[in-house]
Amino acid sequence: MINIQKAAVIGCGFVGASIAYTLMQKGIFSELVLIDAVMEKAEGEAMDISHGLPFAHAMDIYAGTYADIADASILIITAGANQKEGETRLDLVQKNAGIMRSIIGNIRKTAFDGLLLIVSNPVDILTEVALRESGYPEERVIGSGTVLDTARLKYLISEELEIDSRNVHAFIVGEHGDSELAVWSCANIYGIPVEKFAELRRQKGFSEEMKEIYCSVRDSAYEIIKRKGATYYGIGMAAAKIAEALVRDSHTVAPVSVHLNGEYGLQDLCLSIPTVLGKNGAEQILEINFNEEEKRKLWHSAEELKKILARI
Ligand code: 6V0
Repeated sequence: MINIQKAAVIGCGFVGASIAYTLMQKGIFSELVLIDAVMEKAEGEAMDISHGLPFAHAMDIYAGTYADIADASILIITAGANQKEGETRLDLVQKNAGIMRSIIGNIRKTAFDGLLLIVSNPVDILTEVALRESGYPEERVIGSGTVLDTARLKYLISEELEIDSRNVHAFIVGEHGDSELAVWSCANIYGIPVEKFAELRRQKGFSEEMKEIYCSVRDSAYEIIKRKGATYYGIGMAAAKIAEALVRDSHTVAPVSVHLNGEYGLQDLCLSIPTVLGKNGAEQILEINFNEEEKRKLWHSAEELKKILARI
């Protein structure tokens, strides 16, 4: 029996702890299991985060093992090495694919029957690894994909146009990494196409700003890692938002990493495409009318990922 109120985070480093902390504040779950290769790390985070409970919602957060996950509704996997300065996400691939395989092996020994949310990088590759290793139906294995990049895009557009970022509707698709692309043809603010909105805000030449914004989004992780060694708060919010959409069955659209079967002429890989999320996982991958340049860039992104997949 799945307990919809129960989740587990596997990997309690910067990212896992930030996700657990955000989930605690959101009050979506009543039980959260923290698992790490280093038990003390999971124990320390469980203690620290639990001390915030009197200011938030009643729930049970504890360090556990795979014996505790059988009835969880969602497992959020963040275990693995993070990027070091000068490393791309794809540099992590062999190391983290091995870790992902061993984690999925452990999960398969249990009766777990819920959803997998993969966050470890390179997330698109590792989502595909998790899918292949688990043998679960495709809709049950989702990567956090470009949900974080999309938040970065919304934030940077909002800063440029001095507008609430929640009024910005724009998204990033493709690889969560260097070949990702912004789908500017769909970008709007309060329903008004982004360039028209920029004119309303008396911003001339916004197309130049759009290029700069895209580059800043793509390079955000490098810039943050250069300054503080890791990125974790943004992904903490992003992963918690995805988990919330799944367990609340809210049919939220988000650009998560999903396995493609011919959508956009692509197959046999996971990459980020706006997808409807609900209690069964990825309910519908949306086939949106991208313009020719966007389609070309998406195919290029898929080619880059396929090269890596062929090597692991
Ligand atoms: P970290 O702080 O080094 O934490 C990793 C944790 O994983 C450590 O606590 C390890 O002990 C643990 N771990 C390692 N192997 C295992 C295992 N087999 N089982 C259980 N636990 C294990 O790294 P950090 O938390 O900063 O990053 C984690 C992953 O998230 C990395 O791959 C990052 O690149 C990735 N990120 C993904 C993002 C996204 O948007 N998808 C964003 C930021 C980081």
